[in-house]
Order: sequence, then structure tokens, then C-alpha cells
Amino acid sequence: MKTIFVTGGAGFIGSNFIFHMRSAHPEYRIVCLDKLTYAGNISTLKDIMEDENFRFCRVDICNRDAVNRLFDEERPDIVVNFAAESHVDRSIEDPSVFLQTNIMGTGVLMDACRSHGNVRFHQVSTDEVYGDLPLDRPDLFFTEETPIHTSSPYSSSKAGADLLVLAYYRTYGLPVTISRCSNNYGPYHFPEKLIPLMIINALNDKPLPVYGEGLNVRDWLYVEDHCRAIDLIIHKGRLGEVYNVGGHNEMRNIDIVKLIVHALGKSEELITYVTDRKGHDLRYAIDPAKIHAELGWLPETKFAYGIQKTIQWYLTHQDWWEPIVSGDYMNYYEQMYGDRLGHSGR
Ligand code: NAD
Ligand code: TDX
Repeated sequence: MKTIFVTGGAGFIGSNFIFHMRSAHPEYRIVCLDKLTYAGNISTLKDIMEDENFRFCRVDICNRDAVNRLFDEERPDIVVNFAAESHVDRSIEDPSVFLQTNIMGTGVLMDACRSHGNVRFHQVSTDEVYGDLPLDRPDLFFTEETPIHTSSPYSSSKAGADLLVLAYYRTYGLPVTISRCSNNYGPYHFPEKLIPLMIINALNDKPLPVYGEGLNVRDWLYVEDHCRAIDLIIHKGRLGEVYNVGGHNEMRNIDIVKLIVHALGKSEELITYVTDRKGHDLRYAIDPAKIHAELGWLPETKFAYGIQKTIQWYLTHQDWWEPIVSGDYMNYYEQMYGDRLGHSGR
């Protein structure tokens, strides 16, 4: 049996990846390392918590001693690093924790990989490291050769981590890969991000804050398609390579918000235009030709279907997001697992 470390597995994409791995590769032992910041929600993992081939450890990836202890105990074969501060707006308010977790934390994990027999390491990065594309050049896309050119403290911290990962490959021969994906959507998406925020606010008849004129374009991918891409890369990807992941599904923010409003039978009067994000990237658009040609990856979920499925998920999982909106979820870990798990896992 192989052991995979999934960092940030109590967050949006990491938890979906754990569920994906559990069903696609039941032969793996999965160890989730998560600090449980405001964005981590242990209740997301409740159905897998008692599984004997799953272990949850509340660990900060910046804590070198705790990370090394866990490597000593579990001897992982693969590490997939989702752990990050991920919200652009928060990075504009206070960049420091982004530098700490996203860059330093990645370095700590890779050092542990090196000192434990050159463990295979995959870095989950983002298309935001390429900066943005103009709105009037629909012919332009991000390829893996597009220069790094970041706009926000968040994207800069992710780019810094990417460069460190490639440096560990070249300098130390650490077996690494990097994926750079476009915007994800789907279940367990934290409600500070556009799609879940708009769904939940609309359900509660609250204003829907659209930045600027809502004309910025994002390239949306259903989260399970991203998880399948990472699964392919960690098993078949070429070491030292970057793979872009995206489904050619560009949408303007305002069109997404209107779609959600109509799907929920609400009024467009809820839409409220607010001051734009500082340094707001105009357009992201991924060229996924490399991962398609090399690994045969293609997105499976069409946006028209995926967004309805996502809206339906939020309608039927109020028990997941209501404690987040009220803040109660922050106490859930201590209530449910405090005695059983402690702070370093079971
Ligand atoms: P998220 O904010 O939902 O989850 C992040 C998780 O990391 C949380 O569970 C949090 O508790 C954990 N975490 C944060 N700091 C930690 C630390 N110091 N130690 C251990 N755990 C820590 O993020 P997400 O949207 O699931 O994104 C996951 C990864 O994918 C990130 O690296 C992000 O940059 C990348 N990414 C996200 C998107 C997207 O659309 N959401 C797109 C491309 C890439
Ligand atoms: O209230 C809002 N109103 C609004 O107009 C919010 C939260 C967002 N927006 C706009 C800003 C963006 O143009 O919607 C777009 C999407 O915003 P976010 O959901 O914050 O995502 P984005 O900034 O595009 O970044 C996301 O995709 C790339 C993830 O948060 C990153 O972690 C990932 O790397």
C-alpha cells in the first residue's frame, strides 16, 4: 500500500481530491495535513474520518518539526501540496501570511521530502502566476511558456513557490511536478469566493457585490476535473514539468452572477456594483494542449451542467455552509475531535 500526503485537505480542492483518491485509488493510505485556518473545515471530511486508511493531522506546513515527525511516522510515497492561503482579496489586505504559508511552507515540505528519500512532490499552483490577458484579445491563452507576471500578493506568493519547486528539481533532483489550474467551482467551495458567495447571498436575499462592472473574465473548471488532472500528473507526468489545466470555459463575472440569480428565481435587483479589486486581473484563459497531448486529459463536466449541480449542492447542504456563515464551524473541530485527535493527529 502506498501513502499519499494531502496538505490543505480540509479546504475546497484538497477535500475533493481526497474523495477522488478514495474512490479512484482505494489502495492508497491518505494522510491529510491541515492547519485548519478559517478556510479549513474538518466537517467536510467527516464521512472519511473513521476510515482505517485515512488519517487527519492538524499540522501547519510551516512547522518543520511537526512536518518531519509525520514524515518519520508515515514515510509517504507522494506529497500533494494544496495547503495555501488562497483568497486574493485577503492577500491585498495582509500579504504576510501568504508569504509564510505559500512560500515558506512549500519549502518546509520539500525539505522533508529531500531528507526522507527524495519523496515525489506535486505543487498545486494556479493560472494567476501568468498575470492577466487583455479583454480584447480572445486569441491569446496562457501556455506553460507564458512568462510569470503576477498582479497580487497571492499570485506572487504562488509564483515564488513555483520557482522554488523548480529550483529543488534542478539543484537537488527532487522529483517534482507543478499544475497551474484555472478557477475551480463545485461542492465545498468556501463562501468568500465568487460562486458560493453569490449563491448563498442570493438564497438569503442579500446584495450580490460585483466588483467594478463585472466584465472580468475567468476560465471555470469543475473541481473533479482538476482532481483527475492531478491524479494523472502524479502518476504519469514527466518530472520537472509544469502542466496547465483548464477547460476553455471563459465567463464574465456578471454573466455568472445573473445565471445564479435566474437559477434561484431571484431578482437582478440584488446585484450591487461595488468598488473594484485593486490590481484586478482582467482575463484568465488556459491553453490545456500539453496535458491533453501528453496525458490524455480532457474536462468531462460541461459548465451548464456543473453550475446547476453546484447550485443544487448548496441548496441541499445548508448544514455545511450555515455554520461557516455564522462562524460556528471554527468550534467544530474542538467539539468533535478535540479529545480524540489532539493537535498532532491520532
Ligand atoms: P482553500 O482556501 O479552500 O483551502 C486551503 C486549505 O489549506 C485549508 O483547508 C486551510 O486550512 C489549509 N491551510 C492553509 N494554511 C495552511 C498551513 N500553513 N498549513 C496547513 N494547512 C494550511 O483553497 P482551495 O481553493 O482549495 O485551493 C487549494 C490550492 O489550489 C491552493 O494552493 C490554491 O492556490 C490552488 N488553486 C486554487 C484554485 C481555485 O479556483 N480555488 C485554482 C487554482 C489553484
Ligand atoms: O464578491 C466578489 N465579487 C466579485 O466581483 C468576489 C469574491 C469576487 N468577484 C470577482 C473577482 C474575480 O474577478 O469574481 C472573480 C472571481 O473572484 P474569486 O472567487 O475571488 O477568485 P479569483 O480571484 O479569480 O481567484 C481564484 O482562482 C484562482 C481562487 O480564489 C484562487 O485561489 C485561484 O488561484
